[in-house]
Amino acid sequence: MGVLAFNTQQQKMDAVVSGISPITTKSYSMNGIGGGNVKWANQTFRFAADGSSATLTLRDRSSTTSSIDLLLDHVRVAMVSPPGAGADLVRNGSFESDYSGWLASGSTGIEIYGTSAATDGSRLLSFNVGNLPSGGTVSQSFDTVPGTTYWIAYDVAANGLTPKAASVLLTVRGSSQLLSRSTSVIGPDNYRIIWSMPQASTFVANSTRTTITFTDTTVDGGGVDLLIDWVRVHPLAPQSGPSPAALSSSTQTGSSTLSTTDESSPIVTPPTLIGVPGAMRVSLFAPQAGIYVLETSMNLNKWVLQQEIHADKPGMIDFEDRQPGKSRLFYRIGRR
Ligand SMILES: [Ca+2]
Repeated sequence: MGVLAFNTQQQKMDAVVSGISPITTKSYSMNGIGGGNVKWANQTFRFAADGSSATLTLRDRSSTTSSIDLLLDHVRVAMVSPPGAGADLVRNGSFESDYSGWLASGSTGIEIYGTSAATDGSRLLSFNVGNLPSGGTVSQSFDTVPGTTYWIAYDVAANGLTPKAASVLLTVRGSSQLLSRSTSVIGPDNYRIIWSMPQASTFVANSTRTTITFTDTTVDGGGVDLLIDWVRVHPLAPQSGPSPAALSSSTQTGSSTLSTTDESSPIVTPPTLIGVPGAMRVSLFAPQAGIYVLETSMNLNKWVLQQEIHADKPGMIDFEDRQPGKSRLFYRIGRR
């Protein structure tokens, strides 16, 4: 939500969610900062679905409209946890209790960004704060049941004065490595924070203890901080219905590991492209492990790397392109 104003009047907006019956109504207000300037603030709320579909209505309720506009951008709906999943196993996954539950090394910091910037609560984890070298890590171990499938999700953003890439590597280890997922994000500018869609994956435990580790893999962290918030891990119910792969891909929240039967007979489908300029998502089934890259071009001649994803096994992968909308833009996908 944002306000473009030549005054400091207030703008109001309601967010209404209804399913089979009304679910929730949230009201938000912001004041302009004047001078024809724009002010933005992230607004987040949660709701419990009561059916297979829901309708979100965003309604301008401002009583003042002279020399002031109410703005809206980057509206997204994501799963808190999959239907029927068990309780969150991560202790202090939102960093609201600083490092409690986490082992940290290298350049990391807990920072208070406030509820309009963090995706859950007001604190978050920041890598290479103050232009210290990248390479910092945080990790946490928790009890798991071998053979059980777990769903892991977290939010990633970059924060800098100028647009610059930052990246984080998630690894999940039991008695061996279970998952490796890299996410690269490019912040906008002027320290505006635009979070990625939740990075979601599944893994199957092979030990009674499992460790998740986030490593800052940013190549050049000068002038950009990598932000992480709201790490959560939920056990999925025994699969009597949809497979973990179907669950994860139906939510479109990120790459997923596939069950063994899926691996033996990969289904190759064309990539899909959804979204609007400035918030595009390219999804595809990666038929084999490898590093997949998304590149963009305005003229089919010069190509620019936008994002790379390390897939450690076959599964769905999702690229996100948040660069400002262009009049014409081409995408290509490759595997290294
Ligand atoms: Ca938090």
